[in-house]
Amino acid sequence: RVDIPRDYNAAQDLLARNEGRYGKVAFIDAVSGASLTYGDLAKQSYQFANALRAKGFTPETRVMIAMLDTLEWPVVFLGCILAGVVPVAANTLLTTKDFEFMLRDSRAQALFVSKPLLPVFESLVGTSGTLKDVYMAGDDAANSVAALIAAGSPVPSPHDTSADDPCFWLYSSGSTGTPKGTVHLHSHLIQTAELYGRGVLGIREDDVVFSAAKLFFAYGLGNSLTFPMSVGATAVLLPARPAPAEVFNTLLKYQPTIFYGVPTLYAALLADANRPARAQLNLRVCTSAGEALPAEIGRRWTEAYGCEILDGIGSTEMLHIFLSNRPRQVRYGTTGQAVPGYELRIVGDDGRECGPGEIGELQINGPSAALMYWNNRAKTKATFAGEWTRSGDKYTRDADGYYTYGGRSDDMLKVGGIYVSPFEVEACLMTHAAVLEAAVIGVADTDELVKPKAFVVLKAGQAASAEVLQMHVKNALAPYKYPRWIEFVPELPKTATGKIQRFKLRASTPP
Ligand code: 3SK
Repeated sequence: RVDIPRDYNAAQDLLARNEGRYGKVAFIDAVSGASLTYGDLAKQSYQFANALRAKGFTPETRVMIAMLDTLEWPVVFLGCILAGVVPVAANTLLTTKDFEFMLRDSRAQALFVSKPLLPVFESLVGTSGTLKDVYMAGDDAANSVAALIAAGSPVPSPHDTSADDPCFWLYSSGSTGTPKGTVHLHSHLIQTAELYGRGVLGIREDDVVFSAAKLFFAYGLGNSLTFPMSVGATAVLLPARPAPAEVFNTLLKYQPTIFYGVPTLYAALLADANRPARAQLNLRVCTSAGEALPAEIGRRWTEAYGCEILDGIGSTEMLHIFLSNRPRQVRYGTTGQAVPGYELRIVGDDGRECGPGEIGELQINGPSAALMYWNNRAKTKATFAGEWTRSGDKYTRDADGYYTYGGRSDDMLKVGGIYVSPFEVEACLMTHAAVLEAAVIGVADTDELVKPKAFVVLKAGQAASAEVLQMHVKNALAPYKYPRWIEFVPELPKTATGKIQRFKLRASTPP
């Protein structure tokens, strides 16, 4: 674990580590080709921090970032932290209803939003209680992020935060569909960079990194911002959706040495008829997280590109990966071993620690565990139990210390690496006039990757096709949540008290 002084500002540290590299490129926009040097980054981040102060934003107040992965993202995030203002990084794939909840829950006083995302927020501006100002990214109007940066003094004057001060929030998906504001401290970013970024990936100054996971995800934030900045490497940012063509173009054009993906994407990349040859890429190491990597995908990728995929698992609560395969020790089909600096245990239903081969819940003890869920005492107590954080994931460990994923302890699904609550999808299906009841489970597709499947009971005399119901969900929720298959059934299996027995649906659904 890293010793961090009591007086500590995370953004100041990340910028100070690169004081000798002001001419070096820190970030590149993969679409426009524009770049930001470490010198530009430091200057603009301090300008942004000073402009925030001049506008009256005081330390410890929250602001929301709902921005695409452009060069302005790191400036806004670091600038807020320098000013002691707490950025709440929001998942840009969500809906107006989700953002309304997050703005109210966090009491964000400002919103920094990319121009293409503005329509999703339009109805909230002026209606969310504490939201004072909206600044547009990717624009140079008077109320833009660019104008704010230009207005600020570049004098470095970080707020005197402590290592234990709240630094930023991320929203973690809740099993009821209500996101939980996960509060991280100033000390957490650098802990993840040292323990996983340096300790497992061996990231170094001459690396060029590219993450398909966006900066608003804990996975993407470490991949593209903390880890490269901690050693002075260069990160390529892709503002667009990471479809296979865009990912391959970026790998070809910028020749990253580290690529961070998720299993669904690796499967899509391998299936792409136009994929480049091994000699055209310059990959040194690849990572996967979000959901368990099927062994076959790992093997095929290594065969195709001569580069291992280090499968691991992290969480929004722990900020990054705490269990991972390591270079030259990869065992596909497992999630690897504990990341040094994190202690893991597997706990059975009886509360006792499991031995080798016994299945139980994975719990983590490490220096990057979130302080709490904002405004949610019950869920905080249920997840953060003293030194130990409950993952909600079931695991077994073998005699060599390799862990194998065994499913979730609750009904949550991971789709393309992102949590989906079956209850939220069911509730959405039931808002359709023809639907009486619905139950959603996870079903593995041909690549062994889990996608939502819905069982639907229609109201008597009503009709609706699977396509209509799928579109209904896509229009109401973040599109990745829609059920890929819908089976119409006369009734759902239930307990005597009327609870849906999803386990029976799972058991009767062939893999
Ligand atoms: O989903 C994961 O495995 C993950 C990895 C790193 C950081 C955050 C998360 C949720």
